[in-house]
Amino acid sequence: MDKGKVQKPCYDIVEPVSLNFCDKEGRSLAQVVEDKISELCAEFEQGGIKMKFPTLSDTFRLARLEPPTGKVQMVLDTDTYNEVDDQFAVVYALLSAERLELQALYAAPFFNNRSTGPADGMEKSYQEILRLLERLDAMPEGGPTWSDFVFRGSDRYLPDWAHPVESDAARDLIVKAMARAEEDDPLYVVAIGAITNVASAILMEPEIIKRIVIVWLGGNALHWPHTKEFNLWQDPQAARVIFDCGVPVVQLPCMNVVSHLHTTVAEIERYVQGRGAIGDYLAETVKGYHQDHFAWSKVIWDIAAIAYLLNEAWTPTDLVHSPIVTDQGTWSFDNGRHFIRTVYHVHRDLIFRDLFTKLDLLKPKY
Ligand SMILES: [Ca+2]
Repeated sequence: MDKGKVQKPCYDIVEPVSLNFCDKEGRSLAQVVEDKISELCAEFEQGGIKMKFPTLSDTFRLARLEPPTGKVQMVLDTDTYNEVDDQFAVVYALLSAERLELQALYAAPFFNNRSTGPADGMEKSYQEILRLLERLDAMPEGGPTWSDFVFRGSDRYLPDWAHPVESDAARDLIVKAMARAEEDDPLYVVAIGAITNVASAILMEPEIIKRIVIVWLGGNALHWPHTKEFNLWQDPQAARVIFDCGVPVVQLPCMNVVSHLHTTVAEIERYVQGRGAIGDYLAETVKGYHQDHFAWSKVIWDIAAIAYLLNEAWTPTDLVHSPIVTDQGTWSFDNGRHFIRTVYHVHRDLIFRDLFTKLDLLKPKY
């Protein structure tokens, strides 16, 4: 893959400039010029196809990559039926209304032994979302209907770097993102499956990258020998769009980071089962995933993305240069690339403690 080609424009400085110059945002002259160059030029090429994206200044992107404060406006993109953890993430987001304003749920494609292909996986995820909402009784009276809240996503993966897969989910994401001004707080696009829907929305309307922050659980830790992780490797082209186009990204790596989020059937029976219809459903889902429960544990990966938004101290992070996804399914690095934020650890006990506390509020009171 080629790196973005940057053509530096010429500047005419008309006004004499003081050596102590600083603009209204407190930037030095050198920083202003660097940011201006960055704003003006961004062209990327893959496989002979050139794409242009609005380029964000480093200053703007780094500000967007600060963990959110206050209420978080978000959408959640989920391959809900692919195993048993997305269900927990959807429920966790909906039970965290003190902090998270969940505006939409998008069904993502997946293909494993629980589907016959990405279209079937997406449809099964859509139906699973509805089952969760029914058991949570999640729609407020007079609130949006489920058809305004749950959207079908892509029925296939990206064919290449330039052609999106159009879907109701991608269209809704564009509408919600473009309804915001660039200076507004961003819309957090939390993705816990293959990133096809989100990449498609960016390819359909590149301007959204000024208005969103992507929080994606995908790929492995940056030191891991490969990154053929389920979410990333189903649609590597979509992953390249996310890591290459300059959109602010918070990455939650799977192996060696989020993989620490284990629970057991004993814990599920004690703290999840009996917590309303949804608690029983989650418990039944985990137990049904594996026959032999003796000394068995299950990773509930996807709640990590919700935990980051609830309390960034539970998921400590580093700023790193955006990694390159190679054709061999490995990470490659170039210190000239823009920054992303990556999670390097999860405080497992604090996250499960918060989730179980919220589920406990659903326990019948008699
Ligand atoms: Ca998932």
